Amino acid sequence: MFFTNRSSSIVPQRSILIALFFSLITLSGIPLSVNAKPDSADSVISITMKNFKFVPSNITIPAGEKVTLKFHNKGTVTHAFMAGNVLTKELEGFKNGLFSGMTVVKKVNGKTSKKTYHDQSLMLGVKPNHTATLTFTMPESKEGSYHFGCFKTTGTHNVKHYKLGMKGTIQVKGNLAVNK
Ligand SMILES: [Cu+2]
Repeated sequence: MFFTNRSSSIVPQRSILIALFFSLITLSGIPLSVNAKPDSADSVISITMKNFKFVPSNITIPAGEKVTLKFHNKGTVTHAFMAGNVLTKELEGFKNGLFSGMTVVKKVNGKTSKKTYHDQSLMLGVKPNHTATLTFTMPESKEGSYHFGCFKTTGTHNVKHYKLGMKGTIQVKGNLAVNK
């Protein structure tokens, strides 16, 4: 009986100390878990389309935050953007689209549309001297390396722009991996 009394008297003291410790942390404003979320402002990544290349051709997209890809076609023909990791044999695009399973907001010619992509790949066509955007939040599960390219053909070349060098790479990285 004596022992149980002694040991049980220790338990409340410990819990009081623990409660005090956590309330002090809360009061001092020290976060208990570090959430590496950057400022709420959207990240805008600008990409220029030319005859026949993308500038820049290497893009890093942070995962877990709202990102806008802004395309400006400074070329003389319509160009398009597609992204994924496995090219189709016919060079029509990618088998595994980067945006599969994701909801993307497209803004082309002042028109905004929102769509969730499944099997079909996203393609963004941009006319000469036009700008178009894609806005999305890349899930952490998409981290990795991807390719992008333009699979349009032109009358005079009759060759896929991709074959002329209109392509690039995309790295999807978690918030902590991106050097802001
Ligand atoms: Cu093109």
